[in-house]
Amino acid sequence: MPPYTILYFPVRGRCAATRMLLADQGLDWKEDVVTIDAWMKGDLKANCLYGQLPKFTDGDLILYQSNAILRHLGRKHGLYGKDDREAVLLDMANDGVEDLRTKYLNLIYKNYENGKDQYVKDLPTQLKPFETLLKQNPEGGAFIVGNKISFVDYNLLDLLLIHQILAPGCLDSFPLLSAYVARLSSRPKLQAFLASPQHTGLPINGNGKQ
Ligand code: 6SG
Repeated sequence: MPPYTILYFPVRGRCAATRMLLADQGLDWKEDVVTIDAWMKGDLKANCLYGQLPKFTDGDLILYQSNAILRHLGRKHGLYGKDDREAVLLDMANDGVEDLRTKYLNLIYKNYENGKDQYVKDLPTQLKPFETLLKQNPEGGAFIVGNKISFVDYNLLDLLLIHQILAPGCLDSFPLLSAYVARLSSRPKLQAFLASPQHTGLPINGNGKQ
């Protein structure tokens, strides 16, 4: 029995980054899939801490909140920087990823038809901070902070990949981000995961929009 379990809807959604981290780190996990019909019955929702998924279990540790799950795996597997200084820079980067992910999810689930044009127009402003972070990384910008992969790299990579699907070419004016996506996506275990049915077989979002 693998030590980790992900309980989530049959989508990539807020679990894509966690799955990428686990796959790239060679860690095993079990997927428990909750269909929309099962969720709509309500009893599972009533038993979830915040009434939402994903739920992640690590032995007897039960976690909710996708970013807490990423941080837990980051601490546990040495993916949280080399010291406190790198850790807080990673926190700052991850909060930025979360802010843009929230905007993206609002577009997808609440305002796709009316909001997409403006969203895509604003995208360069939203993406620029991540290009700046890569530029500012004294270690060369292969990773968002420091010279080693972190939980934030998986989260940012997912965010950039879903934006390239929403708005192809959105990274063209960001050379560091473009190279970052290409470099990370070609890490052997990650590349294999991204090409696997476990990833490609799931829609990005729960309403079919992307
Ligand atoms: C939705 O929002 O998949 N969890 C979602 N929705 C169900 O009843 N801050 C935390 C975190 O980071 C946010 C959790 C997140 O972990 S993720 C959840 O639990 C609820 O609130 C996006 C996603 N959506 C697909 C989906 C299938 C069934 C419920 C949500 C589509 C939307 C509503 C029905 C079909 Fe749907």
